[in-house]
Amino acid sequence: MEKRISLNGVWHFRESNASEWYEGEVPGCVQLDLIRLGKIEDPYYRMNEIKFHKLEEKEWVYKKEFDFNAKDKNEYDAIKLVFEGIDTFADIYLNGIHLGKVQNMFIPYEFDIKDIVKDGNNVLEVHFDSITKTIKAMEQTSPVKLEWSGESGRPYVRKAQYSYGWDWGPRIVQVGLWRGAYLSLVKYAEIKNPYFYTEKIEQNKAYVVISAEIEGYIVQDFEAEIEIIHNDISYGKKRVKVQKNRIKTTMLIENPKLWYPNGIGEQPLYDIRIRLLAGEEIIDEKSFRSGIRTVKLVREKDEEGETFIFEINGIKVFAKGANWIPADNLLPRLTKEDYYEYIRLAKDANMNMLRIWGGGIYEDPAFYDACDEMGIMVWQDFTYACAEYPDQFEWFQKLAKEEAEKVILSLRNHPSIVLWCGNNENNWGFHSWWDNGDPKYLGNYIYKEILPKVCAKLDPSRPYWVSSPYGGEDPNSETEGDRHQWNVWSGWVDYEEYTKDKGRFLSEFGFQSMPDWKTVLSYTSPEDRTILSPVMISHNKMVEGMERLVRFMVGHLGFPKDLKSFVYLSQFNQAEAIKTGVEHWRSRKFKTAGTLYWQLNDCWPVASWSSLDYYKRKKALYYYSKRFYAEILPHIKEEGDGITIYGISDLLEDKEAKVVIKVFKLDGKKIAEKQLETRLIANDVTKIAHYKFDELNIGYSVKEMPIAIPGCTLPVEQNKELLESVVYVEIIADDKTYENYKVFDKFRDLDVVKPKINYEIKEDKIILTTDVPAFGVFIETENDIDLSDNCLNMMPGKEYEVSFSNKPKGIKAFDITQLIADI
Ligand code: BMA
Repeated sequence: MEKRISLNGVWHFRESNASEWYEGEVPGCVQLDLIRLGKIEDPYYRMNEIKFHKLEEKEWVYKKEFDFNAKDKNEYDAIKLVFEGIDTFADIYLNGIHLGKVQNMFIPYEFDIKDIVKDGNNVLEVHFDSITKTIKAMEQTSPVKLEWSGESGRPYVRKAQYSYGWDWGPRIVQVGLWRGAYLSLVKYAEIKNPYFYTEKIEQNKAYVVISAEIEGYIVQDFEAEIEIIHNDISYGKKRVKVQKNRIKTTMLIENPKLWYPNGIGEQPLYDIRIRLLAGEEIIDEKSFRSGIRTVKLVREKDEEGETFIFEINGIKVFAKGANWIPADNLLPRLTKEDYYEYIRLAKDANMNMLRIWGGGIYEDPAFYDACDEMGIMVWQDFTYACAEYPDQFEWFQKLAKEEAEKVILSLRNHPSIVLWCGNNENNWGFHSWWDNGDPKYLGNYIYKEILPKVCAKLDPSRPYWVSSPYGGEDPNSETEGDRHQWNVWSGWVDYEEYTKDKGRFLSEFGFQSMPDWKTVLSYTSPEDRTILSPVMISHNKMVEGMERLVRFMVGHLGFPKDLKSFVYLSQFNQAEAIKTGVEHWRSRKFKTAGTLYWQLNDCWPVASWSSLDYYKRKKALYYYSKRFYAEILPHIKEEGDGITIYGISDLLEDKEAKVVIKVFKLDGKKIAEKQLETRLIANDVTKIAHYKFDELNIGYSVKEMPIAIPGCTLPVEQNKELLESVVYVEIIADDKTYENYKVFDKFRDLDVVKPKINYEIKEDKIILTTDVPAFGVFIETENDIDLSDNCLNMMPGKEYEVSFSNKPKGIKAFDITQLIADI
């Protein structure tokens, strides 16, 4: 039986060459302790980040004194000191005795202290080296040069790679005991590394495998009793013998309740209780939660190449979601509630998958718990990103192996995790960016040898994938594997390009926007509030990030009136861009089998590709995600001499639906309306109807423009009537309405009419109407409240309802025409 004594809470710390001690906190880090003490300012305000850079040179000591009772020492067979996370290079001392050196922030460390811990007062010290100095020294003495982006020394340290700065994040090199610490006291024996997974599901039977290791300190014949419980009902109980310090058995569960991703089923979770018994005496007991489901990555040859489809319980699932980055640069301040809120937001946006990106961390347990509970599948990268890694060194190989083992052992019971992935973009780098020199492909031994072996051994329940992107001759190919579509945005290409992309699974693609206006106010002082001020630029970490925001805004919408207009227009542009990509790829279901846009969240207040800003304020893209990721999505496509309407359905049953098609002139006049009944095919794309333009009363007249000359930028002759029209489609199924709209050119080239937007508050809702088609209608409130919807595209004759978390004060509603400068 294990007893734990927490060592969390108040510690003391000092700079290693100073004598004065200050109060610090564990879990925590030096940076947070210094902020709390008022010794350094908030790094996220203006350019305070710079003040944190000089901390990188320093070394620190953290100290905790604790009382220990001699009785415990005699009673327990093992006494261990456990750190759940140490960031990063540190020496541990107990009562002046050196316990060891640590060098990996991602794994727990455990020390046997039975012979060192004393009766009464004990002094525990953790001496932190300067991470930056250490990695610089490693780099200088290394016989090989590594390819990298950002800080050149970062591949040498097993520390979250983004902490050295990224194209959306500041450089803040966290140091400290970022996760908890405790004493573990064990009597007789302990159950270790319990594991539960589904081997197969046949009709109404699930075969599940349960295993565990027994760390024993006495010689005894143990047995284990395993019980599987759901909602207080036992689904099976079994006794097995412990053999060679291990148990492993298969159990049959009749009528299992299966775990499904959000949108296609429930997320029942089972409690698995393992009791270690000597006769009838309980020696140890461990309980944990898991789910029953199978996962397969379906890779089958087809006419376009090879599929890349996640199949859960034998059902093909189109992955809808985003990439996840660490939600702060100072990680210990994130709470369980924060994680639950983020996952709730992902679920509410109709997502079913998040990819934990390899430049971040293996997340907090609360993250995975929330994903288990809410049906968010997790694509888990190992934490290697955008660099070569020094795998020519044996010590590095050992670190990689140990890390993989510990991470897999701690996470493998989460049904939400559906994939282990070797790294982010390193194999793409080998192929396309880096001059690999000699030795070549540094890091590949980890992704192709170490990780697949450890995964196969410790977790046969889910697939392993070498990298993201990966598959095919070119790891970023459109015909196989997953793909990062960065021609758009990073390659300065505009977002229409998405509609030509035949990627099989889009694990990254993105488009930047500014954060919420209130967030912009929070990190600037009045003199910073211009688009190109140094503070504004420093809160967009991408080289030429602001330039791209301007370029694509001008390309689609025109010039913003002022900074605030720039903020809103950038969000509208981003939302339209990602909508374009997602709709196209969903319409290729299952030729394309997933879209994970870059990125769900931010780690500080910044202009980035996110849909939620650092304060979890929703950007336009977040509201759009709810719509373009809905289980039914109307898709309007210009084809031949008209439009085709498709219904994309993720439902597992065919669905009878009503379809309403309306065509408006931009001045508000309705020129056509059609209604029809349709049957949407389950988990597929249904072609609902095709209309020629003249059937929709969209005639043909030439917009008077000069005819384009090759190589010249003059606008092309176009159908004026089409440019004056907007097609609006509703699919109504089970009393829910799914809507979409289409205009036929870039907004800046259309004669969008300034709308009269009326709004009133009725009970707990804002009700909005418009006289003419209105695009990108933002509701802004003086107070900081949560709205159920925003950035609306409104048609005349319809009421739009938006509910709120708190009564809105000082409401304003405006559309894009009011944000674009008349210049
Ligand atoms: C991809 C990611 C990140 C990066 C993002 C935006 O390359 O893997 O490295 O932040 O694009 O540029």
